[in-house]
Amino acid sequence: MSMYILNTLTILLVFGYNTSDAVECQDDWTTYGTSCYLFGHQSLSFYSAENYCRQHKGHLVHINGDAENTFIREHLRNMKGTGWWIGLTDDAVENTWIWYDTNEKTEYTDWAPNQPDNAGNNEDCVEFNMSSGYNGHWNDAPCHVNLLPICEQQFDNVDSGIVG
Ligand SMILES: [Ca+2]
Ligand SMILES: [Ca+2]
Ligand SMILES: [Ca+2]
Repeated sequence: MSMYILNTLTILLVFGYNTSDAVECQDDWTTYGTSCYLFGHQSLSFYSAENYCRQHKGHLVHINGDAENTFIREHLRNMKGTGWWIGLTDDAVENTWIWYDTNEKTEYTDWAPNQPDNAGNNEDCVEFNMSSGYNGHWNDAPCHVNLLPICEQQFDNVDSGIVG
């Protein structure tokens, strides 16, 4: 076996192992499982927030299950903002909740009590709300209000439970 092949194998072993262990995220992004998260500092409408995430090569967060939802809640407890956009909307069909990145109906939800209520017949976008009234659960809100974006670069479905 030539030295070149041996070196290549060594590199694959060392770096291949590391990348399968955890995702390495860019500066300012937070790692969780096989995704990277960016917690924005500027309040934007839902659609502007999604554009902001796309400019950073991501989407508004797609929460795949309880583990990811808990990670986000714990992270937000240490942040200043109260309302944070996640990538869920019923703007196409009322009360049919679709993830913006995959266009799939959500299986997992974490609604605050009495939500979603489509208040004023005008609430089609979902926020993660850390105020005492919502206590870190989801609320449908008007898409035009300015809230903070949570962006995700997803490399695999952390909580999907679908293997192979
Ligand atoms: Ca996710
Ligand atoms: Ca609605
Ligand atoms: Ca609501």
